[in-house]
Amino acid sequence: MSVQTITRADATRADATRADVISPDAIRTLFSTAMSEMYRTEVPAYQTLVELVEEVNGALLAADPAERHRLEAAGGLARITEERHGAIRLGTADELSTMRRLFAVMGMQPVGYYDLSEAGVPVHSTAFRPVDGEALSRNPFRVFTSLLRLDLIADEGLRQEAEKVLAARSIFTPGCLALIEKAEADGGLDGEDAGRFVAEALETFRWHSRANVPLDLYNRLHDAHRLIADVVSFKGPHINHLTPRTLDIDAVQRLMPEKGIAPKAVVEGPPTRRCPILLRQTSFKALSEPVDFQDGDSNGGGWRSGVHTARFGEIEQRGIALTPKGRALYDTLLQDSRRLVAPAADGSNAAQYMAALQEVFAPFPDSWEGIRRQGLGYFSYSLTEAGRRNPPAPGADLETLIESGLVRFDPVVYEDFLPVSAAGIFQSNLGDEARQDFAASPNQQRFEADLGAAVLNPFDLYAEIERDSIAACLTAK
Ligand code: OOG
Ligand code: NI
Repeated sequence: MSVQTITRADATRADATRADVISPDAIRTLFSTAMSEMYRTEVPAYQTLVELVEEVNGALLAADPAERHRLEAAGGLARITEERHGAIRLGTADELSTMRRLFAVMGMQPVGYYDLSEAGVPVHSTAFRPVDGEALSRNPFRVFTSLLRLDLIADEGLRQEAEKVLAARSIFTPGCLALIEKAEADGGLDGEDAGRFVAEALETFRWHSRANVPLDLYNRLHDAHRLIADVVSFKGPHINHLTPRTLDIDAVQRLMPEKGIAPKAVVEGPPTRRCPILLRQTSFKALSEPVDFQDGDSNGGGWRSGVHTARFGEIEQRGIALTPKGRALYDTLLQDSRRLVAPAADGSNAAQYMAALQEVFAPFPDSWEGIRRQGLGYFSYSLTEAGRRNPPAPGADLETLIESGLVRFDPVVYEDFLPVSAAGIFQSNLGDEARQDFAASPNQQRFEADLGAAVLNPFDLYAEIERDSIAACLTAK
């Protein structure tokens, strides 16, 4: 399969070709709403978490009018409640490349490459998400998508069995495949087809309580790695979590036990700060759910009951997207904190770890101006009220415009994920026994060949948002 680069033109072509096609952004919103509704009924603790996040966000905005105002001015307030991400795990290259085409119908492109083998999880991943500022502000829904790496499984016989099971399943409904093709041929879908597409696509992400394999094979897959059992044993890649965005993750972490939800011990990512950077995440542990396995003894006719533990809940707090320089500083400081206190799997040293993190991150400037001055983060520039009344003269200097109050700057939100954090989320849900040592073997080239496209570079996307915002200020009339 050839590797092709997805361009912005591909993403927006839908709007131009036919008058009756609806925007991919609208299809994404239909889809993320439908997915959230489905997950609320499938996993009731997720509903509780969403309510808690709404409470905390509401209280914070009521108590902090300045933050409310800042979010309103930057157009970010409306999207807070829309905000969520989900995650799936796929088994084959075909599944991954078709998934790319499915997400493209909703204006979602593969961004970034994450190698999790280094952290003991046999997958590599990308995130499908909208890429331009306007689409992101309409609905930033994204899906962290992992591909199982059977090449990292030592047992050759088991690997072949797993490959056979995966090759025999088809995770997309025929109706879904037909509508993907139609969207590709016509440059989009009309409203009626979009509704059908969302209903058909949802089937792929649904939970199936009937396994695809006998209990015995499930157990052997599980013994090799719990993640392999999760991917191979089911008809499809059930969505394994959905994540609302909170404005105060420490408050949600503190309040979760009061709502009967047990959070993981440490919040992943950077420490608590006045000016949030990148992404902080915490989750509640996966639930054990009843599953019917094929009864190997009765030629597939009967069923035996068992359990599977995979689906969980997560919350995130998003901060500013960092430049390569800022990201390098983040990576160094995170490594330093972990050298000082390695977070124990059982959470016994959680308080020490969080304290070490706070201390080690002290050199990272904690004001927007400081972050901007040192070139550590991306900002979106816009004209202030005064700037709109008095538009900049041609050739005006950005810094001067800021100093004279004609231009303001706001942090660009980080839309992606963090490999160390993702590994922590995976592990807290796979159980401590699931950590295995694989030789670190990033293989982006293989991933992109399987995907059928190159992944986009997140830094380029943020830089473009920043550049466009500056150009818009300087050319305003
Ligand atoms: C994905 C875990 C990573 C995140 O938010 O970093 C993730 C998975 O468990 O499949 O969702
Ligand atoms: Ni997640």
